[in-house]
Amino acid sequence: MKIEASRRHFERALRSIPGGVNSPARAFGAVGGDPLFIERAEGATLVDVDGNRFLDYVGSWGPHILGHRHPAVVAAIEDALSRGMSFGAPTPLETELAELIIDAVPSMEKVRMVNSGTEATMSAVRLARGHTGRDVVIKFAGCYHGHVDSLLVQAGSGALTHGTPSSPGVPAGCTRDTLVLEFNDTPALEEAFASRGSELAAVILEPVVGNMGVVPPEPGFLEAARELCTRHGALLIFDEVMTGFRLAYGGAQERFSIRPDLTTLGKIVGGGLPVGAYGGRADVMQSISPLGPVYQAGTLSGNPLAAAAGIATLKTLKATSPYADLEQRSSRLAQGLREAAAAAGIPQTVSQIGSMFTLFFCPERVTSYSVAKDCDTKRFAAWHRGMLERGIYLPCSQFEANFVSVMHTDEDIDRTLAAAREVLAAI
Ligand code: HOZ
Repeated sequence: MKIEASRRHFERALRSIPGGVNSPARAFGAVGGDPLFIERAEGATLVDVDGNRFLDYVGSWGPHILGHRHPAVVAAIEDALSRGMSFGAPTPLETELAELIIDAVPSMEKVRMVNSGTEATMSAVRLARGHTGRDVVIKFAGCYHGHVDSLLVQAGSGALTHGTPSSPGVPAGCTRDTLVLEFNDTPALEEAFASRGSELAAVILEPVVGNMGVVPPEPGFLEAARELCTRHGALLIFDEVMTGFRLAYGGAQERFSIRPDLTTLGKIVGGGLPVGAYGGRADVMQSISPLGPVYQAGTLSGNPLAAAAGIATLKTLKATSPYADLEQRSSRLAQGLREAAAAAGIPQTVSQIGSMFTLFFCPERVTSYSVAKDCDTKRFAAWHRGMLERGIYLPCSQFEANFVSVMHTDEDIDRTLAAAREVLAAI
């Protein structure tokens, strides 16, 4: 594999950008080597600046469920662009996107667009606190809700990969009102409500965690969170930045039939452009400015290009309903990986739900952060390198989700499994 051009670009980037990357999740620190610089992408294929072609399972970390440069999305962006980029005033596109989201996501009665998943979770937590008049928030170890100060405690994703589960620069005061529990630990959640229930503004969680690798909820866990929040007057926030429009058209809440009070979205709702959204119960959303006292704003919020890309993506998903096909191809891939690893005598567990999956180099089923952190990350690094050399582009961390898109064909799955058998036999 040629890497000379990527290396040149990385050396140049290092001189002006901290670590040469604009998000630590892109650094190859956990797997060795340097990040590849991408020149273009089409469908399920990425092409780097050296001309190497890869089958892409990162999908820009989740947005590209339709693959790269889907014609409907490109056409919608071009059409919006022909009329202007942003106006700092409302446009009909924002309302159309809001209507599509409300129509799709069972619990969302009102929605506000923002510019990233981080902004969405930050705003949802502020709203929960402002609406309830309480301060304390429960989050779960290994769930990542963006780089929000009060939620950057035992966070997953890049924070977990790079070994800084909470960051210098976050004053103790910012996290004093954040309680951290183990994901899937229902007794601990019950105990927290029993001792602090009247102080709790919200419980925030990824209903299926994507940011410590893929970790689905154990039966009864989401139901318990729902019931406890209702009983104690706290709000349940589903962070569906990854799972929204991914696990089903209505997200994880449709799949598990649980109605949170607030939901955060990002990734797919922007069709690959920067976007976030939060919304939920109309009575709670009334508390947001300009209707209510909780302040939140944004110059580029709901900007026409992202709104157009989001609308085209959601309309295409609605019209084609690719979820059964995605599930079928993803579960065949997951089963093939299990068999290949077992044949190679490698302790592993493959977690897959819908079009999200993670091969954990860990013999135990991963149900929480305390299990996930015991994975063999050295073996993961060798796996990542071996797959990359065979043209398969995977997330560069053990603690991330792989994403299958509608552009991954059965032949692509076969090709991935052939590469996996070679790599797993060799590491
Ligand atoms: N949620 C994304 C992956 N865990 C974020 C990617 C990033 O931080 O760059």
